[in-house]
Amino acid sequence: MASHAQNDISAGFLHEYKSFATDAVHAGSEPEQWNSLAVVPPISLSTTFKQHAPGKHAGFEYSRSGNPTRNCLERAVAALDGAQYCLAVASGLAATMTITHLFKAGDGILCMNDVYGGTNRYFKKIVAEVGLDVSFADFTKLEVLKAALKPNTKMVWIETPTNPTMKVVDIQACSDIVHEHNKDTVVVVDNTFMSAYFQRPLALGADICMYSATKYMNGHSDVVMGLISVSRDDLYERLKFLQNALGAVPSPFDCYMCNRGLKTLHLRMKQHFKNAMAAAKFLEADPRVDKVIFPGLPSHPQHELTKRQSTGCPGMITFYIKGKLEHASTFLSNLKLFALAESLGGYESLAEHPAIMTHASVCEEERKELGINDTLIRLSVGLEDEEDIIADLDQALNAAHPKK
Ligand code: P1T
Repeated sequence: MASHAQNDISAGFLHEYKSFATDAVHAGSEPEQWNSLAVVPPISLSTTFKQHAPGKHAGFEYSRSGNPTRNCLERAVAALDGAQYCLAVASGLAATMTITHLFKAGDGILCMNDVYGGTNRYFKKIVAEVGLDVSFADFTKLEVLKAALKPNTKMVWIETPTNPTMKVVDIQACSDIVHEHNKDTVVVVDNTFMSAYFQRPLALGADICMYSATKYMNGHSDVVMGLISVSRDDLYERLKFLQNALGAVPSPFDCYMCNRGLKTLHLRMKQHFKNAMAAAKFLEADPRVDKVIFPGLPSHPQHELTKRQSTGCPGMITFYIKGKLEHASTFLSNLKLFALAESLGGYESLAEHPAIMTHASVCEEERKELGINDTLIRLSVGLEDEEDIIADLDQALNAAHPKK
């Protein structure tokens, strides 16, 4: 694919997917689908739909199995992911649960070792408890992935970049290895950090792309939701059955909100990238910071891979502040523009302490192994003015490390 001009921060990354902005604005929202020709999809609150005769209906029966507002959102996301289908569910974890229900006791699930704390907790404390064979490995080393695949491995779960240590996994290489091992093994990519704008896992060989839409896809920190995109008919049929049979569906209002958020996804992500790049460069040059992990910086170990498989980077930065827990704590408590809060991907800047907050459910030994320690800080850089973002980081660093 063509690359951008050299002075652009997107230089060297994949080119933006064709017609992305047009699809973000229009896909799934055609006025002709409504008798009223409404340009903005109505919020369809009805839980049930009249049938002409038993079994003869206009495509909707009961709102858990299908809802017109949800349908608009699902069609929009499918277009943005370059997928045939999308299914919306009640949260990111509901998406993980729905996908995992494709499998049964005895089946093997192999998961990237660094993932969102709730995903780790779900696989370890719930899925393993009901008899699935759950294991973890570091997929940034392809030989480790190869060695970890077992005859019973039915699903491989990739998160990239990982939450919170921002490791980048080669989706195409992993998918090839897994499918060579067994063509029926399902490769899932949690695409939450990248959003559909920066990464298309299905085009890189994955079978399923999922999101916590609570983050960038909705983008306004006011909806909890999950999304599952897929192109294989057999997987779609099973997942569609599970969406209805498990019942973890989102409300029509939330579907409306998320669809509204998608309209500006491309604009938001470009600005997140720009602001995060500026913040990452500032932090990297600062003597009060030990190390910055941002895939957009050449210092990131998988920077070249990131450019090969993505169109850019989101607002997620992880860094180690110099000192101890008290320095991290002072920094976080003194931020003014950034809110000290869990979650990510909204228009507002957030900061958090993964070891105490989002990844507290990961056991201490594992956290240590992954580098989730007391000085690790995670930022979700928002859409405020770049100078104000940097000024806030600077003053909070000053509070943690007062000038002598
Ligand atoms: O919160 P929920 O919508 O259920 O999504 C879970 C989830 C799944 N995958 C990734 C990569 C995530 O980051 C999350 C949720 N993460 C946070 C709440 C957080 O602060 O990291």
